[in-house]
Amino acid sequence: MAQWSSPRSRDGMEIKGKKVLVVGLGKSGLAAALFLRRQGAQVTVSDARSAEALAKEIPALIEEGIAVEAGGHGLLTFRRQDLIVVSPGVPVDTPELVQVRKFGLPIIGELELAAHYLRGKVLAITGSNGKTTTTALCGEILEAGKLPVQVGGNIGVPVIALVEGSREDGWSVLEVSSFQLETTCEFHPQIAVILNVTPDHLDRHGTFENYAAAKERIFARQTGDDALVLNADDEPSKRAAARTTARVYWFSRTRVIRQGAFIHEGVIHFRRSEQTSAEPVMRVEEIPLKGAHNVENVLAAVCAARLAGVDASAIRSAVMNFKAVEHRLEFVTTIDGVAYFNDSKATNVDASMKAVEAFPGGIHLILGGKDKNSDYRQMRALVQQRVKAVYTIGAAAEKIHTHLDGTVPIISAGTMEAAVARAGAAAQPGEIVLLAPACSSFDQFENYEHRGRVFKELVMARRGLAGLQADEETRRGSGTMATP
Ligand code: UMA
Repeated sequence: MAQWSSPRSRDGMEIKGKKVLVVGLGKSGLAAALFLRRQGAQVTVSDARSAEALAKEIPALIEEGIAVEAGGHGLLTFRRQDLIVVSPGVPVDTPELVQVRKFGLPIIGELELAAHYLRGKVLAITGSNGKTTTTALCGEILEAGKLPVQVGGNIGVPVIALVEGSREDGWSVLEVSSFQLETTCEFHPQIAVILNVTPDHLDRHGTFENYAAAKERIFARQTGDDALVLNADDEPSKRAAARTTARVYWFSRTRVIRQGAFIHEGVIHFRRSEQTSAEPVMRVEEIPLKGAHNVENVLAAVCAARLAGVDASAIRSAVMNFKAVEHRLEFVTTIDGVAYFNDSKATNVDASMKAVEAFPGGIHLILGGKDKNSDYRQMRALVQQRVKAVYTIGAAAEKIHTHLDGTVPIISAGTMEAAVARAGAAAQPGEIVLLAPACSSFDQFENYEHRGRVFKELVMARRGLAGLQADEETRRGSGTMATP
């Protein structure tokens, strides 16, 4: 895998007067361009989207003195720069980037840029699944522990936008993705967490090995003064332990740990070292989130938060008050005894399986979207055990149908609207309609949040309809009222 180099390593970069190109004008690109401009750089932004699609952004950028290249990337624009900053969604093998790298032009990601300016300590969390929940949870725990804290990264707030509010005595809790880590060089968290590594984004990284290597960049700059928190129940995470110089702490749902967080007789414990005794933190049954994967997320957060200096009682109260993150196994409503759950953030096979595992059975599962070169056959046994029917949507529908053929009835719904209607009509009281699509959303939606919102709106519209039908039946005096 390519090694990335930054132009200068400490206390910010020499940016003033430099020509800097920002590639991609989404959340990260916009925040990076404005930041660089404020540092006195000559900034250009290049985006594949047309000028019409960027009609809102372009005038605001021009007013700030930022040049914009819309409708594609021009090699000449790339070659004229002193530094290139790429957005996470822009692949590093984009032809223009490959070309200019040959001339030795520094290319970094938005996370790496931010790493040069962020003050205070960093707690960074990566993993294939659970990182948004764990990041949000760590943020709330540190706050409960009265530590100055801000939260950002892949969770939705670009890291560069946190620079201004960062302080020497504070913490930045960051969700970091493989896309962001891939282009880091100096990024150096004091506490790093790898929750798990299961196949994802293979369309971008090519192989599982490349993907895992990108994740492992989270500890590339760590030293013996730093802590790396790893999942003792996850083989790829375990392998990372042999490749770090940081102090390794483990968390496990299944075994007692000598240094880290674990469960003993239904109680979560933390042990700082083999020489110290284990301290109880909270009972597993006090965790308000569904699913075994969320117990792992809490264990990782307990370990990281204790290492950051938060005491056990503050951790316990923050976990007990924590509400599920939107689109993460989020309960929507119950209609006629059928419960609807939105797990739109389940954008890969492993996340979708974890969502299914959170329920004992009776699941009407909505699957599909944009395929990421995934193998849905891994789901066959679990689908047979717990799922009553699968409703497919989007571009991956046919592949999913082929991979799950012969397990349970597979209904080609096509759209989210049809999937909600058909699953809702088929589900019996006590059963579940679950959106955990195992794919990304970009074929039919703007992003996974948009997909989750559409699902919830359709469910709530259905609830309104069920209420109206029940009112009608009551008016006719025909039996019991349906409870929405
Ligand atoms: N673009 C180009 N050229 C390309 C590809 C894209 O110009 O070759 C342009 C697009 O036209 C668009 C812009 O780049 O205008 C989009 O940039 P982006 O995809 O980096 O999106 P941002 O809005 O900057 O959001 C990014 C993260 N997106 C991705 O990693 C794909 C967001 O994570 C993150 O919340 C945000 O930065 C703030 O840090 C989203 C995500 O899907 C949630 N992440 C993946 C995941 O969780 O699985 C990794």
